[in-house]
Amino acid sequence: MDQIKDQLAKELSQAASLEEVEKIRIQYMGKKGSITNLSKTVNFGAMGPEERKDFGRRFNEIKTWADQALAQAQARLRQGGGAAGPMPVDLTLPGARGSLGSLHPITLVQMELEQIFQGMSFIVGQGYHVESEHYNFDALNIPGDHPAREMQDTFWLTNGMLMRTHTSANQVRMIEAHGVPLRAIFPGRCFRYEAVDASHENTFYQLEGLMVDRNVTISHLIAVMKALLSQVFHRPVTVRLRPGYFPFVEPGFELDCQCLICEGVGCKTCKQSGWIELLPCGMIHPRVLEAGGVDPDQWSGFAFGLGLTRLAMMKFGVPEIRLFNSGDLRFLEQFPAAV
Ligand code: FA5
Repeated sequence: MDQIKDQLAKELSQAASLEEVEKIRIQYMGKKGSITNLSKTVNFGAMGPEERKDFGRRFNEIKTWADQALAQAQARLRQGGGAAGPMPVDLTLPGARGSLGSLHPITLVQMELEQIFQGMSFIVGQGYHVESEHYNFDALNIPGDHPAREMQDTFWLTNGMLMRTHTSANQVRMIEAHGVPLRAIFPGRCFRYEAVDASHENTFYQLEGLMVDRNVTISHLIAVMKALLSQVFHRPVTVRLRPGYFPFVEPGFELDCQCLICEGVGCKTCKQSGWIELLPCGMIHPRVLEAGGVDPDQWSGFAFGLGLTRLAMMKFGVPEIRLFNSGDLRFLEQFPAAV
């Protein structure tokens, strides 16, 4: 029975017309067909009652199966399908393109900035997401009772550590690890217990940078910030510098960039102001240098804390910050696999 079944299946798969299927049907299921006449090939007299029963069951099974296989072959041919053998291959067709995946837009901007700064002899550091109060606040001239602690709402951990609220937490660590003179950037993720809106996330990226040397002045700071922005945007951008307060710099500045989503007209992303806070910066406070074991009478430096997620928004015209952490492939697939 199994042999007959295999043979029938093979012939049906090769049948190229309804006439051929009909011929096969008569051959197997017609009056003198090999399935119809299966019972004539066995000697019932020599079988026990169980064997007879088993034969009857299998006989019915193969008949049902053959009916279905014939009906399927007929349906296939009625729908215009040819023999169900291997499909002919058209070697001239273009191949299927494999999906490569893409880099996250923040990764793209980070890689670009790292290249720009490495071109100016800055080294790249990392830092820690979980930080101590010392590096995130105290070493940056923000003692426990300082009102500036309220500027950044902090996720505290039960063991007294915290999720770093800014990459500045790595400033003193870098000075301690590498000494001076030093040119370093350290990009990374920051965490704040904040209400989320179009331009505020509770998890976002900053890229911190600092330069410490003898006689570093505000002119060096401005020159580096200008070089940075002109290389990142590949287009003229309007910026403004205004005084800014951060306990770890003196003097401190806020460098804002005219909103590139609305070209300064005012939109949801810039909260109708026409400006995006992008690059707070300033001259490193003597107490911070001291915390890193550096003599502020001999050495001076500048530091900046670029909002990397906001920069990615401006660079790629993304009006909504929440898209970055959404994991939505429709958003992510729009970015290239490399810079
Ligand atoms: C700071 O975090 C300072 N540590 C920056 C600094 C470094 C000043 C060195 C001076 C010297 P601020 O809280 O403003 O500052 O944040 C810096 C940038 O991070 C902002 O300009 C903004 O671009 C980005 N940023 C801040 N909070 C958020 C947020 N919730 N979502 C997305 N980006 C944010």
